[in-house]
Amino acid sequence: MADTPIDDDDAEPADPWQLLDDLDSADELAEAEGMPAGRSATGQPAAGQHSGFVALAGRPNVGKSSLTNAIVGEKVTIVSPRPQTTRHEIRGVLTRSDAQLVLVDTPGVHKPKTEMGRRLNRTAFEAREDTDATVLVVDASKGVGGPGDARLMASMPDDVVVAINKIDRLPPERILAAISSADALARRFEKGSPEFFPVSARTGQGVPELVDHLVGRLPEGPLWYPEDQVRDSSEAFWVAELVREQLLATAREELPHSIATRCVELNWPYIEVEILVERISQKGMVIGQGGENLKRAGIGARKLLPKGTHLELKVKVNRDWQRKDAELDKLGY
Ligand SMILES: Nc1nc2c(ncn2[C@@H]2O[C@H](COP(=O)(O)OP(=O)(O)OP(=O)(O)O)[C@@H](O)[C@H]2O)c(=O)[nH]1
Ligand SMILES: [Mg+2]
Repeated sequence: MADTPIDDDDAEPADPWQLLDDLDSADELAEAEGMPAGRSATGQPAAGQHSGFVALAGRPNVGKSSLTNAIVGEKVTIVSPRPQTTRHEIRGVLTRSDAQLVLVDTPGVHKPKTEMGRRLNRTAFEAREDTDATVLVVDASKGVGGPGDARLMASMPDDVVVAINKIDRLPPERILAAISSADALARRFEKGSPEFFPVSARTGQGVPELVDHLVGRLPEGPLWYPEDQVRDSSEAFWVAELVREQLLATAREELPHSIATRCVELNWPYIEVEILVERISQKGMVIGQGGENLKRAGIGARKLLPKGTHLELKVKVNRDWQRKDAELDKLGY
């Protein structure tokens, strides 16, 4: 199924929301055919066509999602200055005439303090299984090679691709130093054939070179997604993510971790998203004085949705949901 052009202002407002959960049906089909879930092809490979899956892994906040969006050329995964923005395995699809590259964006690997944190780490590692290549994304502006990067490098394949991101924040000599640090890190863990790409997800610098390299790594294969599809998440999931992105942009301290969103009704143009927080005091922070914060989040999210969308946001307290298995299961973490 083709993806819905949800951020296209000229999108036909008739019913842009097709409520099929693509991934589920594709996975069921794949499993029935004895293929790994998430790997159902949409057709036979054309001669010389390459395709495959590439995971982006790294510490929180290094720019994995920003880089995924920069590679795909569209917003397919949310981004924020708060760590642990990405909480699921998110796929973005770049289709060119010669290849289809499926990027697998993953949660940032960190030292977990809650059950949610442990689950995010698990998701991050599992998402890398069965991919054709892994990109370790590091933040050049923070210094490459600290304990977090080292832990990740230890788990990387021999032919890891290291994307040294945020080079727009550095003078040239510090970029060279960051590449050297990444090289030293790869040697420390005895990677036989690492590759290094200095990039800026923000300006796009170095991104085409990285994409060409990744495409070059793909085996011959079929299209895994229709040519015009750029992300694989359901519309309900995507709307909830867009709302969470808006809230994260202004949330401070503990609040970002305590916020979860879920779409409870999607009957276009009416969409209702529930915002979960862990404590009553947080409810007030999300709503803001006179409802100001919630209103701002609603306006921001609506800008990314089809014209005419009626978006209703409701805030609910669900005490300590981050630590409760049943709640985490319900949220799909
Ligand atoms: N200056 C600069 N900032 C960047 C770049 N890439 C990402 N950022 C910023 O870094 C912050 C984190 O970006 P994300 O893409 O959400 O990082 P992430 O690695 O996906 O983070 P998690 O999902 O929390 O693991 C955001 O404020 C981005 O705008 C870059 O190339 N240059
Ligand atoms: Mg992310």
